[in-house]
Amino acid sequence: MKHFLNFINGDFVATDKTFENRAPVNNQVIGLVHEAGQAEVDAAVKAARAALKGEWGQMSVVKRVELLYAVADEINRRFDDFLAAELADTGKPRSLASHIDIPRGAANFKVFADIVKNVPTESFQMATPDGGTAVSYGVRSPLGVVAVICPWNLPLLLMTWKVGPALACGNTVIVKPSEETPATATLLGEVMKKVGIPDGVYNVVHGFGPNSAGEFLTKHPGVNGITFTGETRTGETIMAAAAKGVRPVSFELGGKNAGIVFADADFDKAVAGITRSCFENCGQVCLGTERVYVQRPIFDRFVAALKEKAEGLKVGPSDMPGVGLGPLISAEHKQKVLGYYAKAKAEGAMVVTGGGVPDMQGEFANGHFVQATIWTGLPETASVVREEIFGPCCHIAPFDTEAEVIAMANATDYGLATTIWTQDLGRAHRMANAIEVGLCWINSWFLRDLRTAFGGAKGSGIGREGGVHSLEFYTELRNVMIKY
Ligand code: NAD
Ligand code: 6OD
Repeated sequence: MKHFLNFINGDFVATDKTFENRAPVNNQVIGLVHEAGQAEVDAAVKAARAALKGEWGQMSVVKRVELLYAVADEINRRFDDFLAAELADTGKPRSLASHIDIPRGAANFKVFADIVKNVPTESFQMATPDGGTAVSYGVRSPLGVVAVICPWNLPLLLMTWKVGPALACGNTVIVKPSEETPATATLLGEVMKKVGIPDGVYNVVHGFGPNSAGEFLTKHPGVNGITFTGETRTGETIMAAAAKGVRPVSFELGGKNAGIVFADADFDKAVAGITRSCFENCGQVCLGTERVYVQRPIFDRFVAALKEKAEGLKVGPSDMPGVGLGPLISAEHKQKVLGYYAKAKAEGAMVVTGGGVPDMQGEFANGHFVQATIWTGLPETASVVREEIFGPCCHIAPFDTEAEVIAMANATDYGLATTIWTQDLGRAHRMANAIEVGLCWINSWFLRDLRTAFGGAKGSGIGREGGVHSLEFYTELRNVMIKY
């Protein structure tokens, strides 16, 4: 039996309290996760605070950058171990994890090492009222001990997206991975140790949210800032915890993203793009599309084409040749998604395809698989059009004018991402200005340049990370004014 241990002050730490980690493809137990209690969280915070004062705190940027490159290289050297761990925890297709999750896990260290090395601070010179001169300049210092609270959908990618810049800026971190996906954060502890990241700089505590490691960590007075990716409701709870001590937060939260297809779009590319945005990672991508709006002249043709794509997705475990749709993360999440499938029918949806559970054979009959599902015919007030489902499903509605689709797309409390398909450049710019989101993809989706700002508007988040924007959260910018 595999054991997933906490990683505190450079040591793997077992506890008496364990919970099962189960594989989504067949619901079999992968191993036991050692849950951190208050004592382990206290120890991790103590170690992280001590590391700030030790070798890490004194280290030159050049040396820090070298170490972060070594972390990336070691992840790549152990690519197969990380891939196996991520596949076991999530059940996602091997092709997806090997092209996105693991390479990005390594890239997140190199990109932010480069940014920290190369991005300057500001400097101004000015005349003083008494006829003298003053020069001012900015100095960045680390925020301190950063709590990194992660979800389960892209475990290594989303964790390193925060740990990479946090360490590049000279902070120490305590990671609380999702209880569903403990493996890659634990494995990263081995990498940190191997390449010589000082003890206490990278710590991992396992467990749940309320009354467990998540709550103990976010409420801990020794934590200087909290960066969190997950549900909007969890963000509200964490924000309340962060209020004590007025600690900063960076939040990447939920969404109910619109995909918009104009009649002038390149039809085949739009169908392929929306297929990805609706069904990739079994719909468990925060940037994914659950509301599709298609201009009326191509509506019927588009619905038929998306139906064909959805039905063409091979459902199965990570290593099945040609697999396109893996399982949902857990039995609990499957029940939630199937609950929405039932609600859609009850609210009068026309089920274009799917709506249930695929017929799986053998051990996979116990997996958390659901069908890719498309609905039409619902009003904009229906539950499945309003609420985040986080499954492989979408509702498609027709529209006539730009103004109409802008109003529909913006009629949500969320504001994370959109994908818009048009060949009219003027329209693309108008739409990008009018849509209330943090991320607007035109004729593309989930195309990433890590130097750019990433984050959500409205209920989808607070702050931006990526490029220089990560430095805004992970450092304190001090202004020094010298009069001479
Ligand atoms: P979740 O909010 O349930 O859990 C996320 C993490 O928070 C887990 O580690 C969990 O244990 C922890 N947690 C839960 N309650 C807590 C508490 N009270 N205090 C401290 N920690 C607590 O989210 P999830 O189900 O793991 O992930 C899916 C959600 O994440 C979706 O809503 C999705 O849209 C969102 N998400 C957003 C982004 C983004 O970039 N905006 C990216 C990925 C996922
Ligand atoms: O690509 C990223 O940096 C990122 N944060 C992706 C988020 C995906 C959400 O599921």
